[in-house]
Formats: sequence, C-alpha cells, structure tokens
Amino acid sequence: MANDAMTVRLYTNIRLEFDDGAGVALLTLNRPKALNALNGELLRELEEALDDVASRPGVRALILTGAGAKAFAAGADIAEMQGFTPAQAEAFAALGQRVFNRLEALPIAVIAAVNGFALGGGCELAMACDIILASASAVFGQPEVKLGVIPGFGGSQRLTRLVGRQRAREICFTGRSVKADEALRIGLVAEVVEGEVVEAAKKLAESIAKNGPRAVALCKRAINDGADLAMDPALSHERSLFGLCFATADQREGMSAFLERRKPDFTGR
Ligand code: DAK
Repeated sequence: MANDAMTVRLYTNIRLEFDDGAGVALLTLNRPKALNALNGELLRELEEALDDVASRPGVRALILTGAGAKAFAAGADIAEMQGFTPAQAEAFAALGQRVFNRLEALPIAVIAAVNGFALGGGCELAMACDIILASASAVFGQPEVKLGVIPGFGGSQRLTRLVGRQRAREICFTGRSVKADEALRIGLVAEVVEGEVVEAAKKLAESIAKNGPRAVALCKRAINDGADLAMDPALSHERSLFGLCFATADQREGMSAFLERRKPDFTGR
C-alpha cells in the first residue's frame, strides 16, 4: 500500500499495515518458511492484531493474506500439535475458535486474499473472513483426516454453511484438495482473480470503505446472525438492525447526499 499515511506494525509471525488514507488494513501471516502454518504464538498475535485493527479509528476494511508465493496458510502447525494431550488439543482448538470468532465478528468487512495453499486451519481462517478472493493457483481443503484428526477451528461448521452438508462431508471425509475453479463453482470463494490477488482485494476493500461504515457493520451482523436463525426470527433481526440505521449520522448523510446529488461524507457515527 504505497501511501504517505501508512503505518506498519511488526509482530514475530504477522505483519500489519494500515493505509489510513484508504481506511484499509492489510494483515499478512508471515511464516513463509513453514507455509504460514498457524502455531499458538501466531494465533495469539493474530488476536492482538485484531484488537489493534478494531481500536484504530478510520479502519473500514481488513485484508488477510499470506507471505510468500506458495501459501495463505498450510494449516495448523503439525509440529506443534504432534505431542498434544487431549486437554492441550482442546485448549488449542478453543484458542483458534476464539480468534476466528473474533475475526468473524469484527464490525468491518474482512477479505481473505488467498494466494496459494489454504489447507486445514488455513481454509478455516479464510472461511472466517467475510469474502474470499482466490488467486488462480489457490488450493483449499480440510485434510485433517489424513493426519488422524478432524477440523478443530470451525471448519466442519463453516464449510457446511458455505457449500452444504453433502459437499462438506465429501471434502472433509476425503481430505482432498479443492482448486480455485472448483472453489468458485461450489461457493467456497467469491471470485478467482487473474493477477495479483492482494491488489484485487485492495480494490474491493476500497470500494467497501467508501460506503457507510455503520451500515456495512450492521449488514454484516444481519447476514451472519441471520444465517443461524429460522426465517421469521432472522427477518425480525433484520428489521431491528434496519431501525438502528436510522439512529446513525451516516443514514442522514447518505440520504441527504443522494437528494442533494453529491457524494456522501460518511463519518461512521
Ligand atoms: N504445519 C507445520 N509445518 C508445515 C505445515 C503445517 N501444517 N505445512 C507445511 N509445513 C512446513 C513443512 O514441514 C516444510 O518445512 P521444512 O521441512 O522446510 O522445515 C515447509 O513448510 C514447506 O513444506 P513442504 O516441503 O511440505 O512443501 P511442499 O510444496 O512439498 O508441499 C503442502 C506443500 C502444503 C502440500 C504440504 O506442506 C502439506 O501437505 N502440508 C500440510 C497440509 C496439512 O495437512 N494441513 C492441515 C494441517 S492440520 C484441532 C485444531 C486444529 C486443527 C485440527 C484439530 N484440534 C486442536 C482438535 C487443524 C488442523 C490442521 O490444520
């Protein structure tokens, strides 16, 4: 993000950049030698970085990607998990689920720019984002059964909600790879990008960042909360969130700007 208003925060396993001019943050998983495998330290840093993103005023969209040419993330760190006791495994799954839930609940748009392998925990991380863009070389999958375990960071649930039970069973039971074109066909990704996927994600993030931030946040809540409800309570939830929009300055600004034939100046209030 070439911009004079850029701030970089480096963690051990993560790089976080803020393009304050565009209102977009870019979080890069940064363990390329281990194909950005998710170990406990990285997950804790990710949690901290999400707090950083949430507390920085003016950030309206977040992009997640992986460092290096090969991987978004090749899964949870197998070397770290190998010797876990059942209690340690459960604690590790709880940590991952907590961080991914936090990501899913972030009140801004979160885009996964998947630039290579997104396997196991990497696929689960991408699915906790709002929108997945994939490069043509991206490869998805839940290969945990090949290692004698099951998805532990929400994969059995989020994949099922995205692609349906039957396809999720087939992918999880075989542990096979899902290439980008198939991922697009089954609804696992929103788009396959020719060229630089992070650049495409920035364009998408910037177009979202121009809209009313409170409206985007409430829309995210309506979609995410509603997906787990029956139609009637989901519609009731949508109505109350729609009502909440009318308590925001952004609603007044958006509608005034339309009527005055000018561009809105949203403040996120
Ligand atoms: N963990 C640790 N290191 C990994 C890794 C991983 N998931 N994936 C790759 N690496 C490391 C390799 O060990 C290698 O390290 P060095 O030998 O160079 O030190 C380096 O990254 C490069 O990998 P390769 O040499 O294997 O590279 P290739 O191009 O030949 O192959 C690959 C790329 C992505 C096909 C291959 O690396 C691969 O199959 N990786 C493992 C993919 C996988 O099975 N992922 C799923 C991980 S299991 C749970 C919580 C969480 C989970 C489950 C349960 N509970 C606690 C209940 C989640 C589990 C997973 O995500």
